[in-house]
Amino acid sequence: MTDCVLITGFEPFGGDDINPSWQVARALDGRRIAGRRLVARQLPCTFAAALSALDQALHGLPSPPQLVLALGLAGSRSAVSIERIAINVIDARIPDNAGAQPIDEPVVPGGPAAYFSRLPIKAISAGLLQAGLPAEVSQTAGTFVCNQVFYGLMHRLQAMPAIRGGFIHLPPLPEQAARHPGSRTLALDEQVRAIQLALTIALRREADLRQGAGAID
Ligand code: PCA
Repeated sequence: MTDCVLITGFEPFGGDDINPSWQVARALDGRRIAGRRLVARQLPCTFAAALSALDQALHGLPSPPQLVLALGLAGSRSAVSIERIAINVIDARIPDNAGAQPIDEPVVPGGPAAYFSRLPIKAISAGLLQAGLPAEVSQTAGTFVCNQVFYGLMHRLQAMPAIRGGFIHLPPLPEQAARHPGSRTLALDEQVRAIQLALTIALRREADLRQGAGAID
């Protein structure tokens, strides 16, 4: 396999019976973007098994991926959230799919406090907005399994400087509206379009845009 891109999505969790992150990853599996083949893998939503599944996905490909994009659902977000930073803490508000609910534990004992995304987060956010898609740069990926996978991914990539990686949280799908009142939903084909565009931008440019996306609150 020549240059490929690994996309991960999660199984449903927290009482939902679907997870857009896996629906989007699955829809993109086997497609090509900028000459790279996309390979999708599903991760379990458990603290105990998510990172070993990520390892299997990373090392199970015929050749190392050029880029890894991990996706997850953020039920409280109304836009595609391009995550800036992964932090070395797990603080679970709800139990994971195995019933585990760790409080204030490190993802990697002794690891650095945080890692930054290696993707051009502002260019991706701006590109999505230009294409009429709701998007934002997010300053936190939370403290649940998504942040664990994001941190674990970037920790692993420290030893693989040629591989770029990052995380994007997706808003709920329209069929999840009742479970996530207060969030704007985004149809699956729009979510797929957003991630396809995010990957196109990430594969075409290394340097980020220099434009403000900070928040004071
Ligand atoms: N979202 C959760 C974990 C799995 C998912 O899709 C999170 O934001 O941590």
